[in-house]
Parts: sequence; structure tokens; C-alpha cells
Amino acid sequence: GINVTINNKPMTVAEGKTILEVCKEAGINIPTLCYHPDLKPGGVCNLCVVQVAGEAELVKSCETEIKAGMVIDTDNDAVIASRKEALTTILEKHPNDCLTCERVGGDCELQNQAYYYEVNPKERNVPNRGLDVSSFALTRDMDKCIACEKCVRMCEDIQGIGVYEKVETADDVYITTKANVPISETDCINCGQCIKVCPVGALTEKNEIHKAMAALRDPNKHVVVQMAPAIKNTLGEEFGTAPGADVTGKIPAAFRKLGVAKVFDTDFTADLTIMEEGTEFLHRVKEGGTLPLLTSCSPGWIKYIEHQYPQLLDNLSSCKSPQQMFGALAKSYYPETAGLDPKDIFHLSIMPCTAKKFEANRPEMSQNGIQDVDVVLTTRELAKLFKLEGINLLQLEDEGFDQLMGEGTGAARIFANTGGVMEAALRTVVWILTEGDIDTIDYTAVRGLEGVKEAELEVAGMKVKVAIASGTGNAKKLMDKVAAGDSGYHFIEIMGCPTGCIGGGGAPLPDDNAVKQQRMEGIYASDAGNPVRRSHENTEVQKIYKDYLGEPGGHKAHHLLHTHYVD
Ligand code: HC1
Repeated sequence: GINVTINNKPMTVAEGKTILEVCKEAGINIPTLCYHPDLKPGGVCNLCVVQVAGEAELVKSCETEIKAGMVIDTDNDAVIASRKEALTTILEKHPNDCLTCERVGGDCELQNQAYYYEVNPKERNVPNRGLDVSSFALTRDMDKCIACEKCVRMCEDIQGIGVYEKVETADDVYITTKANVPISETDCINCGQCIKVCPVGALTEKNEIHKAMAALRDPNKHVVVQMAPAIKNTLGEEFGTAPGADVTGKIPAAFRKLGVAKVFDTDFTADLTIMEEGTEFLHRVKEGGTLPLLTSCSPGWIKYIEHQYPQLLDNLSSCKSPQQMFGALAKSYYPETAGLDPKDIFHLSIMPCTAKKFEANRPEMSQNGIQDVDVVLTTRELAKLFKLEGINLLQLEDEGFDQLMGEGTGAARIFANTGGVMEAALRTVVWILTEGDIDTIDYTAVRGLEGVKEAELEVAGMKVKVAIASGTGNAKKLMDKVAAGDSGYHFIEIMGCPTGCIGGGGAPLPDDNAVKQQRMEGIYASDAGNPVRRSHENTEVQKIYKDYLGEPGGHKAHHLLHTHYVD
């Protein structure tokens, strides 16, 4: 370590870090708008300035390496005056419509800093850059952009796509899409990672809270809910739990307070996906079909492969995602069993994902002109809805899901972690291939937050090579190998968001890799605590095949649970 002095306190700190990183670790508050721990430093917002003795100018702590002997002041008059000036420059161009902004409720980093430093310029000269509502997944209110460039770095450096760029004119600077076209006309995959790093209300998920509230109030609507595996271990964060805490039992209780008719669980169709995708994999292996098989549950990833690797679409599993399998059954199996008209059902889906909003609107995801999933709310939107309705989640008594489509195994829950779909598939596929001889449950080789993972298994005399990637920047590394034709992989799991659904574009904020690590551990603990941990042992899944679908991969299953892709 090296010796430095910060705010008159001598301390020994690690070498090779920035002043900002060291201060954050030491619990010293330095404001930032353009910094994110998982992105390279931006150095554009000027809020993180500090004074280093002997330097003529204040320095940006986000890009200045800490050196032995430095005497640093993070909070003196000069520093505060400089931060106020930086905030004034931003706010003079920023709309003053905090009442109706999507980031209302303490979620706006700019509002928080303006309040902290008491900056509120009377004159606002707001540019007229426009509103982009072309996407089913996200809304861009460009007047609110403060040019922090985090969306640019996220989309380009992490996701490997590069939709955004900075525009500089004589009197304005902001971020927009390349060629300034509506976002729906770009290569955007709707992953929402840009939303999560936006410090203000410039990028937000497409708000559908009010649509959901209208359906909940409508006496003629029979509201049926599904919720993704990740929701149960992340929603609590919005109400103050540690990341990864399992609040499964609270959520059905909350929905029943709002008058929801049935609270079901996407975990049910995650298990169903394993039955369908596992059957497809075994079929391809036995019949010499196209390999490697690529998983198809992440709609951001689907859009990515449709745009970037259309030549590999035959590798993609034909399975719909668990959300859309659920949607199809919520408008067929459920009303047929309950004696209802599918037209009267309003199906609300809760996802840690913004691409799921897009997916629900794909034209092939409907039956007889009725959309299978009516509205998708993100984890953040659901938390807002509960708070608006006066529900304090953590005070509720635990309740269970409704029967028919409410049972989920541990295998389903781990879908939320990168590597989880693969592990869930292996638990069932290896068991089938070895006729029950190998009943391994924990495939730890496919666990962990690394962007690319691979493993080789010996199953019934056959070598099975699997790979996993999360985030499309990482997916590209695997797809280039597959496209070259010599990857040797049999089965590949891809999730569009870095770390998988626990890091989805709709997840609670703030999140970074440290938070995601805790979410991952929470998910595995929930799996370990579930008495049933293999998808083929889900009794409601067994029942739906017996009563309704017939065989996995059979005619009716194909009609309801499988789809096709467009290049
Ligand atoms: Fe996911 Fe999936 S795991 S994609 O991350 O396959 O969003 O949680 O619901 O559909 O089940 C998301 C999570 C989710 C689907 C499942």
C-alpha cells in the first residue's frame, strides 16, 4: 500500500487505483454523473473534482491515479464551487419537469446532486432535441440528455453494438443514435443496459405502469400474472433488502391485494422450456441435426443474432422463451381449464428485462388476433406500482402461487443466472441420456459471472462440449467461432445482458458486478433450498403434458410453444 492524506486523515491505500475508487472504498462521498464502476472512466461531467495539494487546478478524481504522498481534499470551498458551476451548466439546459419525469422518487442522480448542492438556475434554456417513442422497449427523452456518454460506452464497449454517438454543434452537445434515426431503425437489441447507466430520465423503459393499473381497475378484466425467476431474488432490493434476498412469498400476497385473479410463475414455463429444448437437443444429437444448439430464451440475444448472424438462425432453438410459452398457455390452457374466454384475460408479465416488452409485441406472439402477453413491467416498474398503491412488500405475510401454472423447480430459478439454463438443461438431459444413472444436480463448472465459460462432460460414452456467454459483446466471441464452423460445441447458452437476467435492463438500481454477485448467490441458495431441483420432476409440467400437450416436442407443443425467426 501507499500512504496518502485525504481530508486531513492519513491513510494507507492500494496502489494503481484512481482517487475516486480509493475514496469510494473508504466511504468518502464524491459525486459523479458520468462514472460507473463497470465502464471505463468518462471524465466529462466535472462533478468528481477534488483538490490535490501542489496542483494548480482541481483534478478529476475518476481519471487521476492516486500516488504516494498525495494530500487530497474532496470537500473544500473551491471543490464545492466548481461542482456547483458544473451542475449549473447542466441544469441551465435541463427541463424542469421533475413532477412527471420517469425518474421521479429519488431515482434521478442529477436531481439528487442539484438538491445536495442547492443548485436551481431560474433561467432554463432547454434545447428542442425531441422525444423518441419508436421502440416497444425504451423511450428516449433527448432534452434530458446531459451528454455523460455512459450509454455510448455501455452499448459499444460492453455490448459490442454501438448504437449511440455524441453530437456537438456550436451551442449544444448531446447523445443520439448514429445518423440520428429513431432507435427502432438501428441495431438496438432492446437490452436496456443503456437505461441502467443513464443518470437522468433521458433513457427509460417504456412506461406501462398506467396500462397495468387500468387493467387492474377494470372489473371486466381477469388479470393473470407471471413473474420471471430473477424477480423473486431482486424485487426486495427496491424495498431495502440486501441484493439476492428471496422475497418469493411476498409477491403473490401483494398482487392479491391489488385484486389479481391468478398469480402464476414463469418458473413453471422455464421448466417446460427444459423439457422442450432438451427434447430438441436430444433429437438433433440423435438425428444429426444442426449443432451447436443455441438457447432462445433471451429476446435481446434473439434480436442480436437476427441482425448480426442470420446465417446461424438454424442453430437457434425453436423454443419460445418461457415468457412467451407462458403467454400462449395463459390464453389457451388456462382459460380452457377454467372455463373462461381468452378475450377477457389480461396477462401481465413481470420481467427484469426491457427486451421482453419488445418480445411480447412480436406479431407471431399472438393467437386469433389476441396478444399472448398484454403488458410487461420491469422489476423497477413493479416496485413503483406497489409503492404507488401503498403496498409495503416486506410487511406482508408470505403466500403461495396459484395452482396449474404456479410450480417451479430449483432448475427454473437458476435461469436467472448466466449458465443457469445450461445447468438446468444438463440436470434433465444427462439424466435422460443415462436413463437415470447420472443424477448430478450441481454442475458448478457452468457457474460464475465470467462473460464466457465452457465445459466438457462425458455422458453415456459421448463427449458433450458446452459453452455459455452473457452480454452480446461476449456472445460475439462464441458466434465468430461457430460461424467459422469448427467450434466443436454441442450446446451454447447465450443471454443478451452481462451476467444474465440478474443483470437485466429492468433490474433494480444501482447495480454493478458486486451487486450481481450477491444476486447470483441468492439465486443459487433459493435453488438449493427447493426440494425439487430438476425440471422433469415438476408435477404441473408432468400434468400439462398428460392432460393437454401430449409428448414434449409433439404437435400441440410445437403449435403453442415453438416459434420462428426473421433475418
Ligand atoms: Fe429471464 Fe427467462 S430467465 S429470460 O433472464 O428464460 O427476463 O429471470 O424470465 O422468458 O424463465 C428474464 C429472468 C426470464 C424467460 C425464464
